[in-house]
Amino acid sequence: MQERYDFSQIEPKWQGYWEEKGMYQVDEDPGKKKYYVLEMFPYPSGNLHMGHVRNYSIGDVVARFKMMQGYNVLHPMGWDAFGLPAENAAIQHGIPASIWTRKNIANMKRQLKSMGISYDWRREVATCNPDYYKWTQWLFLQFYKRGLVFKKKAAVNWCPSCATVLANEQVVDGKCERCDSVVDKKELEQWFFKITDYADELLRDLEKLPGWPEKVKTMQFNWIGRSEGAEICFRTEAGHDLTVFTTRPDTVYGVTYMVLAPEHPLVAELVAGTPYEGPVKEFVQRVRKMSSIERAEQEKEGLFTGAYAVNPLNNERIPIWVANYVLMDYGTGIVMGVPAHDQRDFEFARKYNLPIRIVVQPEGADLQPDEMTEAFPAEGFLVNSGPFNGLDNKTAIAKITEYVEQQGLGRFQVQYRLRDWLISRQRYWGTPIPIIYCDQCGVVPVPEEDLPVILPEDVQFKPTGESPLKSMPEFTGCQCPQCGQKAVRETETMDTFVDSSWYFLRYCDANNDGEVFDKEKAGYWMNVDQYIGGVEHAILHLMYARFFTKVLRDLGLTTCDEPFQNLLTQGMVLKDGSKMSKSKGNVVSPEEIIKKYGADTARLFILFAAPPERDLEWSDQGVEGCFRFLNRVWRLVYGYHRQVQMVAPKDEALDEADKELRRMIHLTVKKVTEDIDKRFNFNTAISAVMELVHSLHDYRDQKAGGQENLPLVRFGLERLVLLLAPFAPHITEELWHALGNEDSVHLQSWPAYDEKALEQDRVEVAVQINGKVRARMSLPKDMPEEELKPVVLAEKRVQDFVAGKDIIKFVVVPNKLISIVVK
Ligand code: ANZ
Ligand code: ZN
Repeated sequence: MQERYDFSQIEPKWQGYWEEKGMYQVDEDPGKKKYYVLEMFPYPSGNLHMGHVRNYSIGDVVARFKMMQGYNVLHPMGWDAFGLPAENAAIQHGIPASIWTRKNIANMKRQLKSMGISYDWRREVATCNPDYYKWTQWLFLQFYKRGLVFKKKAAVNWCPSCATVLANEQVVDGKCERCDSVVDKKELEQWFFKITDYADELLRDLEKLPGWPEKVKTMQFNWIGRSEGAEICFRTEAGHDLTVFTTRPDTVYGVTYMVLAPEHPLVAELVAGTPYEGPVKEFVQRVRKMSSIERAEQEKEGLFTGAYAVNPLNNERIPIWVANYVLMDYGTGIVMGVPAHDQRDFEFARKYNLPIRIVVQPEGADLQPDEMTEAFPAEGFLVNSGPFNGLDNKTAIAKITEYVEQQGLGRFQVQYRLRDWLISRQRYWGTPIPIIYCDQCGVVPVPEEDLPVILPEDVQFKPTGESPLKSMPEFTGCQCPQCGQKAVRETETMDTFVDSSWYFLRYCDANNDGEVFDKEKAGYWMNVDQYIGGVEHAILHLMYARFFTKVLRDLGLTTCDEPFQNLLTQGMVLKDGSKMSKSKGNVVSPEEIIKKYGADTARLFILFAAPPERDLEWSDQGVEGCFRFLNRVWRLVYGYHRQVQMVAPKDEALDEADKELRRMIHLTVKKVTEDIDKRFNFNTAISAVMELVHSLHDYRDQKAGGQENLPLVRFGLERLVLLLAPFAPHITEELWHALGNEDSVHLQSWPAYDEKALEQDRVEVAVQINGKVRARMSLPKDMPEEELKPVVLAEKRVQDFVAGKDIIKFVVVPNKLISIVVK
């Protein structure tokens, strides 16, 4: 063993050793309990950033800890390798997207390996490889067969500078998330996945996920946005259907106007040939151009169409309007306006002088429309509502829905905010959608045996950035699989969220070229026991992955119905209080830190500086501190490593210092075990290990001159190394061997602790004199009162208060408190 801690020598050495032994390669073993730990796979941008380092360090602690606990641990890694940055590199610098991507993967893989993470690299996947996207395409076809894929014309968010469609969630404040250009609206034929078929199950099954953060489940809950209500059919005087969705059928007698979304197809019909036609059309066009976010921020605005509807419950004649606050893609795109009880309608009615009619009165009150300053949305009793007067409004909701159903005017209805998933992208660097268009046969799916539809890698971009696939006859030209005529290929590619919706299943059987994955293998490994990643994926990625898993279950491909049993959302890595980013210039490079201090220090710091869910503030001193700590551990082991080589355990009586050290060792094992296992409190686990190191140093100083109980010391050093192994895998491997062990430290069993050894021989007792604590004394545990009394009274600080006085009372609360009353 070297005297100096030289990480640059030992880290590559052990990485090589682990690789050579294939130590992290696992296969299904029915005799062993499995544990699947997964970090969200990265986009290969070129270099690891600190967020990655944090993510993978957390995952590696879990993986190594579970391995030592005896689980068969699956811990894979791969690359979310399609997407826009590669395409931008191709457009801007002329580097082919495939080359750019693969070069980045190689570099990041090298960086990951230098961190010493326990991945089974045989299972590596890259979503841009044909052996992966073949199966993404195959899954698309299975979805297609099941009726879960469809095409429709949709107003989409269009980023003019990226020349692509954006999902709603990629539009931030009306601008493209990636390039900040203002987003337009465009009508395009688009491919969708029917995720709404699973809305109810996606919502319900959130209950099956107690191991997810509440915050994430709430976000998913709201994203799905389930509302119960009724569809009620109003009619125009000209006889058109005007079906509304309302969550408040109890307010139907309070309707004073109807509103259509500007995009509603009926609008044009209602105004055709009337004086309202011109202004309404102009208004509609203006609103249509706005993004949904812009529109939401607009003041409510609308126009009368000149047409009237009839309220089917009281036959009242009510004016029909169009307004910007009604959305086409929610409910039916038509709303019944109830200004007295809906705040948006209230504001609209006040603005345009529409009548306000109260139909729900709060108990014991008498609201007057003219006096209202806002809508009354809460509970109460029905008024002005014909036969329903007097009912409490909850009951009225049920009764009116029932009535409407009986009369054939409508029905109970559940509405979701969740929209179908728009998956087509007008981009090049993505999984080609396996569809062929034939003049004769229409839309024809590519036959499974023709998969994969290969994405050409040697392509030329036009300066506009338009997908090169469109202008490649070699790609687009094909034969119709049904009629054999000349046909053309779809040139659109899939949203990269499709690629990442099933990669965790592919890891179970990553090299299978005959099947998407083997059902039995997936059956053994799934579901993921612990998933770890950023909270930015709380909605989309996690929802899509859950959706895919459920569809795959229904396709009979897997038996699992929730992909991720437990979820940990890690906090951000901050520098000077803000997120590390290139634009802020506050980035700390993992590669440099590893070069300067070694991977073990980098990992230890990042795990020690904050609990995993919290944000972590980068600190150079903190890194230095961790480096010094590892050096301290090194010196401690170095100092003893020869002496403790051969010591056999002996039964010799332990003295006080030995017993205290032994207690400390067991206590640390208990604390570290619980902190990792129950709470993932890695930071407090590490500080417990630090305390143990302190105790071992203290013990050595106390016994200077060779009085140490060497078997006990050896026991302590081994425990120390084992406990530290998941956090700092290289140094512990070196020290483990230096202590004379042959096998890898990471293949050892996680240490157990002895409850009995935790018991304290001495206890701290407070001594109260006339009600005030005057002293604290360390005393043998359970000391009988007659022995205890003279010892306590002889104590100097007690003497100061009792000398020369009468002792009236001497009360003992065992092992805690002694109360003395003197006069
Ligand atoms: C009448 C009414 C009276 C309403 C009342 C509410 C309160 P949630 O809960 O989010 O599902 N609405 C329906 N479709 C709409 C659309 N396309 N654009 C804008 N608003 C729409 O909201 C359901 C309520 O939102 C519906 O119930 C409807 O207004 C409105 F005292 O109907 B309500
Ligand atoms: Zn054909």
